[in-house]
Amino acid sequence: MRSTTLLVSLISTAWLAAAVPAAGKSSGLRLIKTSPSDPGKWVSDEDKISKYVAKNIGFVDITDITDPEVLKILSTPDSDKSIAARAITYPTSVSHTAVANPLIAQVSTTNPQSWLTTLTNFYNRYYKSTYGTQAATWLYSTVQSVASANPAITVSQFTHSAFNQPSIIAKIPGNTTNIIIVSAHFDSTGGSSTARGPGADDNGSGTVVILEALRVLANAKFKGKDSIEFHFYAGEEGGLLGSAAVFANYKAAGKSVYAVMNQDMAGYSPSGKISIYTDYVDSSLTAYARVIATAYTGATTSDACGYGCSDHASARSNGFPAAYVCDEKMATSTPYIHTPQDAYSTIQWPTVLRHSKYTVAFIVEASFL
Ligand SMILES: *[C@@H]1O[C@H](CO)[C@@H](O)[C@H](O)[C@H]1NC(C)=O
Ligand SMILES: CC(=O)N[C@H]1CO[C@H](CO)[C@@H](O)[C@@H]1O
Repeated sequence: MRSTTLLVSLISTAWLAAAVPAAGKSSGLRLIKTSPSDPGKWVSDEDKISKYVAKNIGFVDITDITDPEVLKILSTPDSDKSIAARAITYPTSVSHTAVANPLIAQVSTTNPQSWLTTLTNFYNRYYKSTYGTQAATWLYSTVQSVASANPAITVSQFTHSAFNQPSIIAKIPGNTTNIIIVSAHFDSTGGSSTARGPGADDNGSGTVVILEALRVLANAKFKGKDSIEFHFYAGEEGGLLGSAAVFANYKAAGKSVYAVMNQDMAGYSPSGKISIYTDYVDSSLTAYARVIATAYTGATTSDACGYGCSDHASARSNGFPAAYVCDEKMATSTPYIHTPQDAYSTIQWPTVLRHSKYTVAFIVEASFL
């Protein structure tokens, strides 16, 4: 059904995308791609949410992407292995448990519960709403406050030209210019631009997991060999907008990124196992992410989530090695995604705790690469 529908819309919009791109943009429409072979279609901001996000159709908003290499990767099937990130050899076993375990012992759900209460109390965190901007302002001051335990940590806002909600980046400088990134997006949607969107699992849970890891590492004044960055992306639900801008900036600056470990949903897991996603990712980094998850949290599962499913796709399309780790396989993941029912009460706190510990373990192991 879905592929038939998509085929028809590809044929009918191919001419549009090729012939009048500027007209689409000037009338406020956005150009989105739902697969490597999709030439793109012009849709309104509202349709992006109600006709794609709410129906769980993954897409990338390419309106502002001008780099031909990035567009080429976004148009290449996942099965084409010529699309490779800079080759990095990752370890096949963990080797920093003596450093990681005492830090992992500091991880708790106390602060994540408080942060997620605040995040889900915003009416929504839609990236073009005033609530979404207010949520970003609150998150920025909270990241600053958490990071202040270690004066070496810098916190900055990364502003976006197409919408008001900024992304947020915290950095623990290391001894090298190489960078390890852990990421999550903090915007949410309830299925339309005006719907209530508590976004507890999607993806408030990922946000508080990253924040809890930052809290523990800041308190310990942890420093890795490589620099460590915590990215909180704006505008993910609009087609990976925040992460696309951040990674385009990093590519232009020639930054040396060794790993991007994106987490999205981290609060609902009937299986009790971390799920490692295997499509549109760097397979070497993904294998390493699994080594760390298995060593520190036990058995893992695997799944694929399709085109444009989360911000790791932006890292990958800009040539950086990226992995995607989630709380559950698709079939058994939260039934409340992208609805007003994605509420605080549905969050399973042992799952949040597992992902927070995993994040600390990943950072400690990977920052000595
Ligand atoms: C960073 O460099 C300092 C000074 O050389 C050294 O003492 C420290 O052990 C290094 N830290 C790491 C994590 O490599
Ligand atoms: C798929 C996933 O794990 N992440 C969720 C958070 O955001 C993206 C974009 O909407 C979706 O893939 C999920 O909603």
